[in-house]
Amino acid sequence: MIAERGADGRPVVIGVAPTGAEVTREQNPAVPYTPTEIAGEVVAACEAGASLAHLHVRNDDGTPTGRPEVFAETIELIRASCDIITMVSTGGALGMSIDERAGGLGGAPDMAGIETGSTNFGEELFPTTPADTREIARRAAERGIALEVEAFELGHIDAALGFHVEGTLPDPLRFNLVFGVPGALAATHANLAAMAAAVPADRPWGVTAVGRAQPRMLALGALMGASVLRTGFEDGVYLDRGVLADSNAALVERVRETAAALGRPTATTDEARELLSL
Ligand code: KMH
Ligand code: ZN
Repeated sequence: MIAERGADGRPVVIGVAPTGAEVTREQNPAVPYTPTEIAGEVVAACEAGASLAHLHVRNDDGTPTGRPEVFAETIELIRASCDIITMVSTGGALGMSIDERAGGLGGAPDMAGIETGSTNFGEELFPTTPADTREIARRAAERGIALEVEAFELGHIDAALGFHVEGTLPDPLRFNLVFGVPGALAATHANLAAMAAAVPADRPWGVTAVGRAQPRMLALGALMGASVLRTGFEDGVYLDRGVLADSNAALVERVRETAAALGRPTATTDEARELLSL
């Protein structure tokens, strides 16, 4: 099956998720918090080959926030130095309201992620009801912001297809397949195969994998025809077992090398826009 879905020579977008909402400086002192720090990490990651940035933002003390002005400041700083595609999270942080989760839409990003179902997230519930999905999609459409479905479970892909049929999610659909969140879909080859097979044949899909399984899952994704491979501190703070990454750029560089070795050159930002129909 891997050979059938092979993608030799096709550029792959490297995504960077520089900070997330949950990881802290206690885990890795290089985790960026302020708009200036986040933008600096994104610009360096872009220079290392990333062409898509998945953004959460923080208060200066590191706690997550959904304030639109913090997203706007971060995105303006990024755009002043590089043309990476900016994508805000609307998953936000555990416990946020839908208003807080949708705050990034006010930062005028190119894209936003959108959840199409609920999942457990460690010991916590990460809830997204159908009404939540419709509300976030409505707000994104009002602002002309392109969407990417964040699928943490197989059913989230099926739900997205249903939202597409009813008109909630517009064309073109794009998917990020997420593995390894404790309590959700495990980071296994079989799960990746099932998730990739559930995505409509002509639609781009990416791989995100949390923690130690990330290099293996991204390599499988590269071989199976993923359009996007995501890395960054949101998904893991280590470069190797026991070795903290000193920057998001270092993580991007490693993905770039792995993808190249597997026959997937790194997409430029222009190629990324084309691959994602932006
Ligand atoms: N912080 C997690 C609860 C997303 O960005 O779409 C949700 C999350 C997913 O990070
Ligand atoms: Zn996120």
